[in-house]
Amino acid sequence: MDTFDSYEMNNSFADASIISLNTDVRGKIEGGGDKDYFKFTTSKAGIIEISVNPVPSDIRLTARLYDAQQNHINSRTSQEAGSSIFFSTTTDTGGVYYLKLEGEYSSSDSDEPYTVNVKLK
Ligand SMILES: [Ca+2]
Ligand SMILES: [Ca+2]
Repeated sequence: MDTFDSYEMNNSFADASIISLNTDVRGKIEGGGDKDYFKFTTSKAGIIEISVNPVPSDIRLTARLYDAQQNHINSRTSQEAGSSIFFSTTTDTGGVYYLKLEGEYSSSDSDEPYTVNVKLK
């Protein structure tokens, strides 16, 4: 078991970790109230697909997608603890987007990693 989230500190839009499309990103929701912000860039308009699988078995996660101006676009929450997340959003333009992952509660905390992957179709 590893206890380190190599994408920290990524607790705000300003500190979002840059990730690549089509790449598995493993992180953790550690300590109460951890928020994990990621930033990625798409080359063109299309369908952005967000998947979080697995989700740690002991928490529910919410994934929120934002545009470059940090306007909320779409979000999804695990139906129950450990339930994976998938959603897709059609975008009008390529560019910078942000993805935020957080637990259901300010006390949400897990030793288990999640894996998030972003695709552009
Ligand atoms: Ca984290
Ligand atoms: Ca974080």
